[in-house]
Amino acid sequence: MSPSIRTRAARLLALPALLAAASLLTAGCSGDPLHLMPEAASHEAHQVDELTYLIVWLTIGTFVLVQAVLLWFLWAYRAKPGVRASHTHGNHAVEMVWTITPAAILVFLAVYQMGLWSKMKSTEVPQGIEGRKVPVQIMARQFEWYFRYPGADGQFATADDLVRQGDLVVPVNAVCHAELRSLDVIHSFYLPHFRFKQDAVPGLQTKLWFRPVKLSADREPVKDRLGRLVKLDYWDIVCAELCGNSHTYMAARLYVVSDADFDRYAKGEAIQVDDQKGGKRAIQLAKWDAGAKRGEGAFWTAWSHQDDQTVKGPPKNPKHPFAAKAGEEE
Ligand SMILES: [Cu+2]
Repeated sequence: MSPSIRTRAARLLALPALLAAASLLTAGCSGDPLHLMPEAASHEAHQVDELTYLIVWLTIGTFVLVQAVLLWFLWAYRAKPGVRASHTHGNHAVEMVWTITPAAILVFLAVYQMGLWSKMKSTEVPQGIEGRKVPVQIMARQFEWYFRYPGADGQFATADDLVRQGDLVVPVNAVCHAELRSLDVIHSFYLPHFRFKQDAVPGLQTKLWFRPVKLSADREPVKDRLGRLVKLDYWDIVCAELCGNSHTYMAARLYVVSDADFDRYAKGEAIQVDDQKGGKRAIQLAKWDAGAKRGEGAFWTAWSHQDDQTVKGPPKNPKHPFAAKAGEEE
């Protein structure tokens, strides 16, 4: 084989070899070997991690390759007595290779992740995703998360709706069919352990789904700000959109519990969770007070107003949801 054919063959094989090596490494090291991510608590989280690691290995491989070539050039073309430096004006073939290779990798990644993206971002639960159906409404408001369950009749915005602020409870292995809205500014519903994030945009009614596969009580210990290991019994819900001066505090807790515990909770009974001080606290849904003029009841009424075509434009003052209703006095 002549040297030019060998060089061409090496170039042709370099990209598939790099991709194959990265894929093998990704497949061989399932999970999170570099501890880059929080613990995974959904099926899709594991798939997102695999994709992330494919990119990580590609990046590390490229970095090592480029640095090795750089060092080799430094060594091969070091100053030598009696040898004059020569100018070069580039190499068209080499430039083509280092332009086309990253472009091809990017196109590969774009195509490779499409299935997972469309599955996770589908507004309807995709085919093949099985599990108990749990409908829930999620409302974002500076700087709190509110959750509503439909009650015994299975219908939202009826008198038997049950609501709670700050705690979302779902059964393990269930498919949560959620609708997300914002009452004021743009927020982002982020479940880091599920690798799931969705913007809550005022005026938009966003459907989403997620499927927890691990009880939150089985969460592995995490380090607190002082580096001490602490045991938490919930998955985090945080706002991932800079939504105002208390954005940092816009967090809630996702309790993934057994079917039996969820059945009791969904009926309005209290369930016990850790209070993070060594004791227990009871969490319980409250009946939605549909006639409330202030507070949580009124916020949910404002949610319903978003479906009301007689409401003109965005709320004038989101703290007073009734102000949005045309012609209605406070
Ligand atoms: Cu927010």
